[in-house]
Amino acid sequence: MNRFPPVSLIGVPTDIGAGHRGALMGPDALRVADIDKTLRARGLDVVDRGNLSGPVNPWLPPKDGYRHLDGVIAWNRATMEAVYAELNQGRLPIMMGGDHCLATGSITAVARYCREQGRKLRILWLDAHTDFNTSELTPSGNIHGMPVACLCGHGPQGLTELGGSKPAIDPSMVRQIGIRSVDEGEKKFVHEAGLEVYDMRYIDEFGMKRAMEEALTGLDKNTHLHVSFDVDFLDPSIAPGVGTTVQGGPNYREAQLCMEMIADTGRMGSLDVVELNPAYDDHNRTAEVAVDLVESLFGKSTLIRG
Ligand code: HAR
Ligand code: MN
Ligand code: MN
Ligand code: MN
Repeated sequence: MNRFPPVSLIGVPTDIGAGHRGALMGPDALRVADIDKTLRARGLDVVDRGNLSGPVNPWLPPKDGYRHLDGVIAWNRATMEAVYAELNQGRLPIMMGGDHCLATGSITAVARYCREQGRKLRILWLDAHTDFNTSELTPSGNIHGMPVACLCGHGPQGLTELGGSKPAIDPSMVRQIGIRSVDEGEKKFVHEAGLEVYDMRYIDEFGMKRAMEEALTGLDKNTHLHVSFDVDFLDPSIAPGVGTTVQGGPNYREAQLCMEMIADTGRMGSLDVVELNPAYDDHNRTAEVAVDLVESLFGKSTLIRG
């Protein structure tokens, strides 16, 4: 028997927070790559809830530092409600994005659930970017560059107070891994907020093993681990299918070790898989890599030692 709760797949097909179009096809690309069958083959109970719906991407320029703020709020509200409902049924939601703005909704739901259940929360943010921009700091107005800031209470009320009160989380709950592209003002703000960041320089110098040991320090039986996996975390040589590739990311084996070490904790209670953009992919290769790494998150191991 596997040790994971039943899993619910939730498709959130939108690119309304992104600067490139196409991430709205992400959920179906993950389905084409057999995400459901792959997890069932590991003995998991998997239900695909289908796709959430929301406004069409109007593809407008930013207004007051935000692109498509109303649409982003609508999609995040739907995401928050769906994720919260699954957690309350004792299920492990996998939010299939869609762009990374959606993590505001999914993590707001997870944080509320943890508060109500008296559980601690640890968030692993696997990404090339810190996603800690505000309307003043952002170079683009794209809200997928802002979810961590919104969750920590910095941003428009419609996103910071999605769950009723703000902030949804404290920066001390977050560990960011794989970071290698941060805007100048954003960098300063990340330091001020005290976010714990394992950037690529750290991973080069000390290795993925040490980064993950540190990032996972202090988990206990009462900790809910949320993994927010932005596919641009991965080096573009193995994951070309994202809108915002950044050279110099984890290679396949480093990423697999990262996922295996998360699985070893036995604490993962929710997962986002975001920013997969089939319009930039090569024969769904990136979706297949993502599904393969999700399999590692659910216990597929390369370990043969006893
Ligand atoms: N930092 C840049 C901006 O805010 C790029 C953000 C890109 N974000 C993602 N998600 N792809 O991590 O515009
Ligand atoms: Mn396959
Ligand atoms: Mn991101
Ligand atoms: Mn990113």
